[in-house]
Amino acid sequence: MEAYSVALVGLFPELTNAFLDVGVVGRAIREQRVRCTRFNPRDYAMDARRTVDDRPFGGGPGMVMMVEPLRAAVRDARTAVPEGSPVVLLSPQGERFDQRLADELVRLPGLILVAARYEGVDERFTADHVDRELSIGDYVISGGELAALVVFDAVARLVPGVLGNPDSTIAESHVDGLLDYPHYTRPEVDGGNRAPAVLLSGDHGAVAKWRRGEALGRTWQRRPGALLDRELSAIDRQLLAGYIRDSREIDIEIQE
Ligand code: 9WO
Repeated sequence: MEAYSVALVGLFPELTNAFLDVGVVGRAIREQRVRCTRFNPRDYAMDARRTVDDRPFGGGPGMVMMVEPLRAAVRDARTAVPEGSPVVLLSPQGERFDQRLADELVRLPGLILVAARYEGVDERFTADHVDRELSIGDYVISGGELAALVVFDAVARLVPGVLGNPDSTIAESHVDGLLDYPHYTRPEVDGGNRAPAVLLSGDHGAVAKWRRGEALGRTWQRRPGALLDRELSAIDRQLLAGYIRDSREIDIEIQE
């Protein structure tokens, strides 16, 4: 299979090194299921001092990333990804990135992810060369590299073969719009707290039902609204009702 190719454009490529070496993503790269090529706008600067930023027109604090080094870096990045790979700028002004978007991006031939620094990029670069702006959330961070890695990670995990066992994708948070169920490991009792007996019962059917009930229940509790726009099966409704009933009983026990 042809690797899923991502080009990262940004001023601090070394920031991404440790991350791309480890875990699921590291293995995916070593096994050549995913490729990540880095392009530094500084290598495309026009002057001897390798300038990539300049003072903002209109005044104000900080510096703005100039169009030309970014344009040249993106032009070169296109050679590292298949035709039809969009240029994605990570930006607080972007559309919110979520699992649904990760599913959408992994179906594309590849991606060019552009990370900003300073006060951001000259708007004409965005207008002329960026297909899509994505935000990972409403908070200020110092640059786009961490956001680019978040998107890269979420997408790389969805590339066929990256997660050896497809079951582990299905089990995880958000994949079918539900939160994850809680996890337990040894010891059976920690500080007086016992792991749920069903998980030690050896009854795989009962375990699966319990986990489904927890996923539904936690979504109901922690993401009010997330269940509103979905049709629950009869079994799911029964499991959720059981969860809600149990949580009310526990509530009453605490009050007594
Ligand atoms: C600065 C600022 C000042 C006042 C009010 C809101 C503000 N937001 C920012 C800001 O986010 N500045 C950016 C920080 C400028 C470009 C470099 N930075 C950045 C953040 N690049 N990419 C992100 C980012 C954040 C979240 N999701 C994707 C990308």
